[in-house]
Amino acid sequence: MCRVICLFLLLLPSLSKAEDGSRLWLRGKTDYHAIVSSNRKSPVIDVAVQELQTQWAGGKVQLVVSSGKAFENLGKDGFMIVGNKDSGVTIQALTEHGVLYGAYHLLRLQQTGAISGELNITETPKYAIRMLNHWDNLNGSIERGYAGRSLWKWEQLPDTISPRYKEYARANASVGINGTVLNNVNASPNILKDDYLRKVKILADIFRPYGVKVYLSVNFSTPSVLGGLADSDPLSPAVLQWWKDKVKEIYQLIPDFGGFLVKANSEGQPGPHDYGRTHAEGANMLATALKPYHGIVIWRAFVYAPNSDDRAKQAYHEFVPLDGKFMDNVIIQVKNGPVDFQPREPFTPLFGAMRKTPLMVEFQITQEYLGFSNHLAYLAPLFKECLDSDTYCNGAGSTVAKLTDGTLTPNPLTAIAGVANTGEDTNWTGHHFAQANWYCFGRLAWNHSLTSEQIADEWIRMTFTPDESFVKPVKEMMLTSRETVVDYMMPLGLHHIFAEGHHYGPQPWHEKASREDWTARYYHKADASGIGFDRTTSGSNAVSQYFPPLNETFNSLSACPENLLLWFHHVSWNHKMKNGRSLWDELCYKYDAGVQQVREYQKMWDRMEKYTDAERFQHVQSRLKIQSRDAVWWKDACLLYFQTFSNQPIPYNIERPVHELDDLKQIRLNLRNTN
Ligand code: GCW
Repeated sequence: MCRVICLFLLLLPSLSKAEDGSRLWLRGKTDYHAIVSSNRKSPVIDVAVQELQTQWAGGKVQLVVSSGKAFENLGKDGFMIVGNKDSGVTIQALTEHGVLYGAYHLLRLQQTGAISGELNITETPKYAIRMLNHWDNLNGSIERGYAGRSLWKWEQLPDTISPRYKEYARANASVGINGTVLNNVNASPNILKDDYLRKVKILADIFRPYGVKVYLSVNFSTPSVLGGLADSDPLSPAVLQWWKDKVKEIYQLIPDFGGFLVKANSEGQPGPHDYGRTHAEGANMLATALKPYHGIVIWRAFVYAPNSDDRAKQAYHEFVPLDGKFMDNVIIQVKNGPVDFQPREPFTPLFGAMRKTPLMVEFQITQEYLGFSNHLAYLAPLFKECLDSDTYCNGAGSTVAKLTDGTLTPNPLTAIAGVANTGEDTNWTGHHFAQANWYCFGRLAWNHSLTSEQIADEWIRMTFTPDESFVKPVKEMMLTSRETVVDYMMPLGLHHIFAEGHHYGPQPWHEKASREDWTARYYHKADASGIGFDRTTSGSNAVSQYFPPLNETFNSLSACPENLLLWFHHVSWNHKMKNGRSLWDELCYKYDAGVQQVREYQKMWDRMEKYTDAERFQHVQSRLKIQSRDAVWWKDACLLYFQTFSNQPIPYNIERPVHELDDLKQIRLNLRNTN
């Protein structure tokens, strides 16, 4: 008997360490009894009080909402934290939301071991609206979702409430995310039916104490499809009236409703062009309906036409002429790159080119083009690469960040969006490390001047352990991981050579589709003379959409950054790279370096076993195995295929291909939960 009990006791520590990832980065101890007082009582303050009471391991905390002059520049969500961990801390803000963010900030400092001495912190967010976009369909599937089905159980709402709704709101609030678009931009008109709106209201009620506002994607044809109108022409008074009535109904249910997100005249979605109207006319019609309630329209600039000579130029063509024509409660949501969330793209040239219209960046947190939730790719470096890009629209230093956060353009509206990677998987995001992308999006939306390293550091300490033997190598892996994916998928500016439809594996040979810009060949243009998309002045001239001196830099074969070389140039196989290698050899070395790097991650991760729980250790270990195999698949597919054009050997000192090209061409994937 004693033997059994002793064995049980011995097992206890490891059992209690079992982790399924469901707590995300919110893994601080919750059995404290801190003394927390507040000068205000409200559902938002209640959340702050409860979080601190159970998790704060220091002296008393005072929460103060104060309208005093000194606090005005804290704005809507900013806060001040002063005091000392032991003798007492005060969190002050102009609003309840500011206090809530202050509470989470304080707890983060504690959890990451970053509290020492006197606290004197002032924080204000860079963007007013920091939102997730869910591409969740009403049938529970998620477009480009890789973590199971939708979190929103539409068929159970409004009566049955999943506990995860609250946990979701809490996780967002803890990183400062304050908005969520619940449904796919490829929107079903049904989301605006009365019964769905009642379901949406329940979610809004649950999210409200956490400061998370609800927005909806709307289908531009809803008045005709749902409302029975003859058409959905934005200039028709009946259509405007329909939207006004609908908006009124929404605000009666959800008084703080955020507004509409619209994908119009893009990839087959309806829009104002169907009636010969412009994007501005379409957006302004919706903005008119939302205006009395302070709602906004987020109008996407993700457009491309089948007949365009270069998809990368289309958004600029359609939107720049409309600059200044949008109402002041409209903001244009622009993908970070001009094609589509590729592992690497230059920034979209609309940034800097539309100075009279608020613009916001849309990032993709879900890894549609970065190996789904099978590959480890920490995306803060990708997000920052875009935000820190200098557009030169106003001379040096006119970065995308400064153009969108109100620094360089006094925008009444500032916002940033990330396409969510959440689903009903226990760990929320499929891969445990994909949680870091949700986390880093929130942290950068709050403060884009944080470094990728700072954010990774925080996340690792909170999510795994503060043990330096773990933090250091794991952080190194995270920081290099995005570049590693670029190397084994699409180095040197290659892009969109993904398998058709699911976008998981390679299919550079793909050349037949209903439109040319849906083939891989359209993007790489490999032939006997070389490879790459000529976007110079002698090609599609996409370079002209950038300001000087960038247009000249990109236009010049020798000055163009090599990591974007094949984005802007069609380059001969024998072109001499800066390191002296030929382009062909360099391409081979890059693919191989990507493969080798993933193997290094495997070696490193295996050494981490003793610092982490078995459950997450094994999960990550097995995903790294998949990533390692996939990296070889990518390398072999791309090199063997491009070799049919280069007609040159793969440098003899790198690993040989282990596949036959013809076999790789036969691969047809049947992937879980993809569209
Ligand atoms: O990246 C592409 C995706 C589509 C998506 C579209 C968009 C929601 O492949 O699945 O549709 O972009 O952003 O609208």
